Parts: sequence; C-alpha cells; structure tokens
Amino acid sequence: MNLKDKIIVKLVVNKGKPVSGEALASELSVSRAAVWKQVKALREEGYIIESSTNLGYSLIKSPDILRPGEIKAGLGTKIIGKEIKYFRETESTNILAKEMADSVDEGTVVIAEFQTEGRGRLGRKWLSPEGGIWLSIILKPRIQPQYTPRLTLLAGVCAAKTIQGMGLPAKIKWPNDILINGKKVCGILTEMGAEVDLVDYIIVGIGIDANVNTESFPEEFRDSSTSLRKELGEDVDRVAFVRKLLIEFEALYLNFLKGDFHSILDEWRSMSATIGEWVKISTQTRTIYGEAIGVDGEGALIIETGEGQLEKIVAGNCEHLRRP
Ligand code: BT5
Repeated sequence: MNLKDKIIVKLVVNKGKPVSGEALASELSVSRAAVWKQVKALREEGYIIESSTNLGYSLIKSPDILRPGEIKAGLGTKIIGKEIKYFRETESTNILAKEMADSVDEGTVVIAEFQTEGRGRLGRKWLSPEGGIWLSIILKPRIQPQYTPRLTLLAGVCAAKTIQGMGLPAKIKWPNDILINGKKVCGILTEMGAEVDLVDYIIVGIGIDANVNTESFPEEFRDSSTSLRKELGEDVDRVAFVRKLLIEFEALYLNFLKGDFHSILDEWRSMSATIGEWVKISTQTRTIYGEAIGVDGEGALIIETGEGQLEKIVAGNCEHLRRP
C-alpha cells in the first residue's frame, strides 16, 4: 500500500474524527511534511479533509472512487480482497484477472471504474459505464472443474444478500442474474483455467449497476435493467458496498471450502426468482418449455416439461414466461 492509501485507511477508520498529523507521521514512520503532501494530493482528488492546527485531519467526504485503501479500511477479510488491483479503465476485469491469475494470491480482486469491452456470457457484451461496480475475484480452490458452477451460485447468493442488505428485494434468476422487481441489476461471469481433473484458477466476475443511468442503455435492454441508485432514489456508497460484498463473499467461500455447499444452495433457493415460474430455456442445441420446480445439488435447473416428466438443465438461457 502506498503512503496515500495508508493515510486514507487511518482517516476512514477514524470515521470523521480528527487524527493528528504527528500521530499519522509517527505511525507511518514518515515526516509530517510527507503526510501533509499526501493530504494535499488527496484533496486534489476530491477528498474533503478538514484540518485544524490543534486536532489534526478529519475526513469529511470521499469522492465516488473505488480506492483500494478505502475499501480495505475495516475490511478484515483473510483471503478475499487482501490484494486489490485498481484500474480506472480496462477492457475487462475478467481478462485482466485471467492474465494475472498465476502470479497473484488467491482472493486478489481486480476492479475498474469502467470497462471498454465488458463481457457477458456466451460472447455477449456487458455495458460497463462509470458509476458501476465491475470487479473480478481470483480463486484457487482445489476442486475438480465440474464443481465450478457452484461458485456462480455462491456469487449470486453473495450479490443478492449484499443488495438485500440495503433494503432492496433482490432475487436470483437462474443461473446468474440478480433482479430487483424483475429487472436485472447485476450479472455474474465465471471463467476458469483447469487441468483435466483439477482447477488452476477460477475468475468470478461480478457486474453491478450501482450509480449508473440505465435510461442511457441501448433500447434492447433499457427496460429490463435497473440500477441500485434508481431503486433507492439516491447514490450508493460504492466503497461501502464493495466492502460488504467482499466480506459476504469470504464468509460464503469459507463455508464452500469446508465442504458446506448445502447451506449456500438453500439460500440460493430461498432467493430464487425462477423456481415456480414457467420458463423457456434455450441451450446450444434445443429449446425447452416448462415449469421450473427446483435446482439440484449442482445448481442444474429442474424443469417439469409435462405430467411427471423432468429435465435437468446444466447451462442455458432462461426466460420467465407468463403462465399458459
Ligand atoms: C452476464 O452475462 O450477466 C454477466 C455479466 C458479468 C459482468 C462482469 S463485470 C466484471 C467482469 N468483467 C467482465 O468483463 N465481465 C464481468 P449475460 O447473462 O450473458 O448477460 C448479458 C446481457 O445482459 C446482454 O446481452 C444485455 O442484454 C444485458 N446487459 C448488458 N449490459 C448490462 C448492464 N450493465 N446491466 C444490465 N443488463 C445488461
């Protein structure tokens, strides 16, 4: 962490109470002039930091930037987000995460203010303007490749719970969309690198329309998407949101590593928008209509296509339909 980030951490954990320049300087083993220089630089970035000769510096307001130092202040996780790689702009955080996967520790998070080539599933595009939360988590669980979809479900539970924590009725549409009142607010893209029987790394990419203007989205998905800001009627504190998301992710991931996937699946089921719906599922090879009646232990969707006839779908696109 650089000195600027270290100073921000100290100011954030003090929650607006003043910290003296002398204390900062001695705790960080630098001169008071060095502290002052960084405070000046932070102010230039939009941080409102008050200073009083007797009391020191207090952080009044942060700009809407996903500064790693600020996210880490009060994070307290053991694995997830211990390292945060921040970019103002990138093609796709999933691409970057894949490139660095071999050389960084498990739990490293790649985050960007905006993506120029954000990616959805099956070659689709993910629009990623400024104001959103676009991040990828690098995981290295010692599991067989066929268990990777479990991490998509885990990420869905994580995102839905974090959004619910803001008082919004988030639900999960199979397999990986988070909806608020039927509109998509978050998408998840899981990718992996693996040997035949062992995963090298898994990248969990999470995209959340936090403070973005969905009115400016292309017509094609303008009406089917929403943002946290739109639903709440005010800007979201993205730093606090990311911190909560990472804390939640770690709690779920530690359970997953312990072999407890059941509780995660139970939570997924309880937040599912798809179970009980009439759906149209399109896979690479066919289209299936029926009632979604559940998910199995691997997260495959179970569809009743006719009287007592069941189909299991491991991967595909899901559309909720009106009941016939
Ligand atoms: C997804 O794909 O929902 C996965 C999205 C994952 C995005 C994250 S951001 C961080 C990381 N880095 C990346 O490059 N990607 C991940 P899919 O289920 O295929 O949905 C894509 C479809 O959602 C598009 O075809 C549009 O219809 C719609 N869409 C595109 N951008 C959207 C947005 N910002 N909000 C809501 N819907 C969007």
